[in-house]
Order: sequence, then structure tokens, then C-alpha cells
Amino acid sequence: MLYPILTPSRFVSDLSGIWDFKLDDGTGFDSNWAAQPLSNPMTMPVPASYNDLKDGIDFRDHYGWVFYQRTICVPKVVADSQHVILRCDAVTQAARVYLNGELLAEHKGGFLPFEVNLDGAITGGEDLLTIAVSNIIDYTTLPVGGEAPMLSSIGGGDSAASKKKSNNPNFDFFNYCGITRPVRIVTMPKTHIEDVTVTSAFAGEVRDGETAELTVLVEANGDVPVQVEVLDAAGTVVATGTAEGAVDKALDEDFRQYEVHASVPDVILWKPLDAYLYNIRVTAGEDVYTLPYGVRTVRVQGKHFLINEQPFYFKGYGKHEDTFPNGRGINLPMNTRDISIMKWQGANSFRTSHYPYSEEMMRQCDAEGIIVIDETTAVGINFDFGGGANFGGQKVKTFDKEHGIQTFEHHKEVIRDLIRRDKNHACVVMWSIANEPDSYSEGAYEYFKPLYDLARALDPETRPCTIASVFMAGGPDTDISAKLSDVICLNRYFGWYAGGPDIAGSEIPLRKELDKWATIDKPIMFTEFGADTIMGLHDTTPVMYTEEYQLDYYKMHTRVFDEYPCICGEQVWNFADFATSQSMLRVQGNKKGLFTRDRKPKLAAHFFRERWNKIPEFGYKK
Ligand code: BDP
Repeated sequence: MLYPILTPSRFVSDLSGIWDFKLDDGTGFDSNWAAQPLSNPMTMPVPASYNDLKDGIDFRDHYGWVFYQRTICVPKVVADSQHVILRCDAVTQAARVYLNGELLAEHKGGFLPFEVNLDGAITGGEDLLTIAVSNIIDYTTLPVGGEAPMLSSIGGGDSAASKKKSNNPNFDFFNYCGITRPVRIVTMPKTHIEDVTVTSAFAGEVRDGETAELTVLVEANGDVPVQVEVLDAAGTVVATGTAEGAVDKALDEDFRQYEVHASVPDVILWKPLDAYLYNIRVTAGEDVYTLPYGVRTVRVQGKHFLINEQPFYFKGYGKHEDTFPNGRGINLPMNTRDISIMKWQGANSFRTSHYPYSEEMMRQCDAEGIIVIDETTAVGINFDFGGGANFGGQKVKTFDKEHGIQTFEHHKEVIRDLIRRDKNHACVVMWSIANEPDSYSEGAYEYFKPLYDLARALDPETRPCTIASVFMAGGPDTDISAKLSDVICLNRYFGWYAGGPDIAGSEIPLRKELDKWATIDKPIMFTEFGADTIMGLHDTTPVMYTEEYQLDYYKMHTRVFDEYPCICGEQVWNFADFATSQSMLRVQGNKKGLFTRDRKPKLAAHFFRERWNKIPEFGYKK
């Protein structure tokens, strides 16, 4: 799916601003709120998560639907001559889109874009746009949750509050919801480019100065002449190509697919922290679309993760899109700061734990040379965490046919939509199919094998695939990662959840497990390891939660990593402190950040700054 941009043939109108807003009181759909202006609405910014923007727990933890509304106008002359869509970048967790009271589209899943066809629905006057948004998570949604009566876990008995429905996330981040990323009206010619897919190949060696052979697949909804120009960073056309009619590989019968070849001489490769982007300008009939594109290769060989055929070492973090008061709402200034902090620290990568991040962040990572492991929304596929996904007292197995997880079909959709959105990004080097799923129980292989197959079949670059494997998965004998993942990604908490506060003692099981993984011929990396640390808590004897404890914890781990040639990277948990549901283990959120939520460094941040600035991007492990 194409990111919405202005081009000589496309116009974009950003609907960011203050919208009318109302929490559903249970009558929103029956009384058809979408058909008329909301009565007594609140004001609400779009894009943002709504949860932290108004006071009161009932607002923050509202369960169910909310309604956003505003008017839109598209001049009749435009609506008559152009194809008009509404482009929603992310509505969390589910959306129903209405124009003048008529339901035009529904979408499930809160972190990927969708388009609504407005052709024929625009009146040319003022049209009432309503987006109803649900925050409900259950066994069919990704992320996974359950419904819970409040207070049930602390003996609320039959008090009124205990009967109140609430979300019970099976994951450790606050269930921020709303219209969290931009909504735009986009116009384009009626016969237009629907999608562009670029891949590159090398006849000779993969290095600067060689010729890169680009293949550009263009999907359009009609028979049109298709041309491609490749522009270098200075805007000079360095290669061109023309399609010889549609090829017979259309994805959908209404669409044609065109294949264009262009040879880029004296190529400049896209490299980690040293990005170089070409612009691929596609012209299909009257429509023009320009895509930034970095030429680089990625593959796994033995215990190495190769970028441009050189062994890369991941230095970085698991992150969240989490700031105050935006919640998970897009925060462009903070994304910019985060990348600056990563570079200050000598980091080169992060994982989009635990959902796809904004397209703006992905484009910025392309431009800044930050390496990204791109994760789906599949978090919580593990009933060993309980988190509301288990029935009262009764133990249910994750893949139990009747009562277990029912996410498989949606999981496929998410993989398809994620790859369709992010396939052209140079920054994306690996797909993470899920975070900490139950990868060690009966049914896990049958659930995951088709999903890996799907990702590999859909990705034109066939990037490596992985899951971030949970502690309980044990070693290669029990964890299906060993069979399915191209890189073994370990989330491990030796010295925190397991073995804390005995850091020295925790080194023993850490090494034991690594010894087992080292026997298989695959690269291994840590995608999570960390310790909760309250900024400003200090002690001469490093006790848990102090900054000294976090420092010692990381010193022990990194010393061990340096002794294992098979380890190809370290991504700490977490870049910064972040909001979670309330619980006895969380002090106003998860405090495992190297930085506070407002991005002030803890002691360990300086340790990693020293360490990572000494570790080269390539060739650290021989
Ligand atoms: C892991 C999860 C991550 C949590 C982290 C923690 O992948 O989402 O936030 O543990 O407990 O299990 O801090």
C-alpha cells in the first residue's frame, strides 16, 4: 500500500486537528450517532490516543466504542474527475467509518493503514465524517486480551465496580486507543498506480560502484503506459525503464501488473548509519508516484546476519510508541529525538515491539540509516501469562481448538498488510512474526509454520523471519524457533524475573542456555533483556530497582555475549520507560528503560554509550 504523498497527479488533504468526540454510552449505534452532529461532544485532537487527554479513570479505562466526528469537503469538480479515498494510517483497535450516516468501511487491527473509497459518496457540500473506534481486545484480536470484571483479582466480590467490564490485556503496555495516526483525503487519477514493489540484484559483487539491476513491479487499475525513472540523491536521473505492456501476474482481476527493469550504474549502497536513498519515479498514464529506495542486500549465512554481504552486529533496543500525553499517538518530534539519542549512544537498530510503527518513523529510519526489525501486532499469543485470556481458574492451553487462541486468520491478514506496507523499506531487515508466543506447546508448530511460509512467500526480498522467543520456551529442543526462525531472537530475564537479585548466580543458567543454542547453525541475538530501574534510586550495594543494579545486570550480560561468537546482536529492553496497565509489578508503568519516559539517561545509558561506540557495525564477531 502506497504512503500518501503529494505528486504532480495526487493531492493530499490532512485532516489533523480538533475533532468532536464522545464515549459511547451504549446507545451510539442504536441511536445512529453517525447520522447527525454529536450532541454535547468533547474536543479531541487527531491524531492521538485519547486516554491521557482528559481526566478520570472512567475516561482513561473506558471499555468499548468512542465516536470521532468532523465535516469534510471535496470540491465537486474534483470528486467528479478523480478517484478519492480516505486514508487512515492507524485506528486502534477497530474502526467503522461513516459518511453522512452511511457505513462505508470497517477495519480490524489498530496499527496498519486502510483506505476507504469515497467515490460516489462525496456530495460536493459539507459531508459528515464519523469514525467509531473500539478498544476491545479479545482472543480473536492482535494484540490479545480478555474481558474482565474490574476488581475480580483483588476480591471485589459483588460490589458494583466488580461488574464493570474492562479490557484485560495479555501484554505489558497500556492499551492506548483512538485515531492514533493521520487521516487524510487523497485524490488521484481514476486510472492510477495502486502499488509499487522494488527489488534489486547484482550481477557482480555487492559493493559501491557496481551496477544494481532494479526490478520495479507496478500495479495499476487499467491499461496504461508505465515508465520508471531512478533519481539519485541530487535529483539526477541515473536510470530509466519502460514496461512492455502488462504482465500476466495481476494480484486481482481489476488490476494489471507491469514489470520494469532499470540498471543503476555506479550504485551507492544504503548502509546502516550511512543511508543513501534513490527516488524511484513511476509514471503510469496520468498518475505519478515517487518512492524513496535504498539499495542493499540482507541474508543469513551460518551464524552471521549479512547486510551487503558483511556480518552485521545489532546494537539497540526494543521500543514502544509511547509518550505523554500522546499515548501511542504519533509524535514526530519525539521520533526525531529518539533517533538522535540512538546515534548519541552508538546504537544502530531497534525492533518495533510490539506492533508496526508509523510510516513516518519507517521513512525516517530509511533516511537516517537505522536498522529495523519489523514486528506484527501478535503479542499475547501465550495463555501462560493469563492476562485475562484464561477463564476463571480453569487452565486453558494456548492452542486449544475450542477455548484457545482464535487469531490465526487475523494473524495472516496482519502479516499480509504489514509486508504490503513495509516491503520497500531499506531499514527493514527482518520480520518478527510474533512476540513471546507460546512457541513450546502442542499446536505451536502447526500455528506458526504457515505464518512463516506466508511471510516468506509475500516478501519480494524474502528477508529473514523470526519470533521473539519467551523465557519459558527453553532451548532448541522445545522451542519451535529452532526449526522456523532464521535468527534465534531471545527475550531473557536472567537476573530479573529469573534469579534476581543474584546477578552473579544468574550468569550460570544464562550460559547454560546459550551453550544449547550455540549448537545450532543459526545466528542468535537478544531482543530483550533488562531490569526495572527507578531513575534517581541509588545505593552503594546494588539492590533491585536502583540504577546501580541495572548497570551491573547489563555488565554481566554483555560480558557473556562477548564470549559467544554466535551472538549477532543485543537489543535491550527497553529504550525508554513506558506506560502499562496498573499492577503490583508496575510503578506508574514499566521502568526498564535506559531512558526515562521523557528521555533522560539512567546510569546504564552511559555504559552502553561507551560500549556501543566502540563496537563497529560490521565484523564485530568473526
Ligand atoms: C517481556 C515482554 C515485554 C515486557 C517485558 C517486561 O515481551 O512486552 O514489557 O517482558 O516484563 O515478557 O518488562
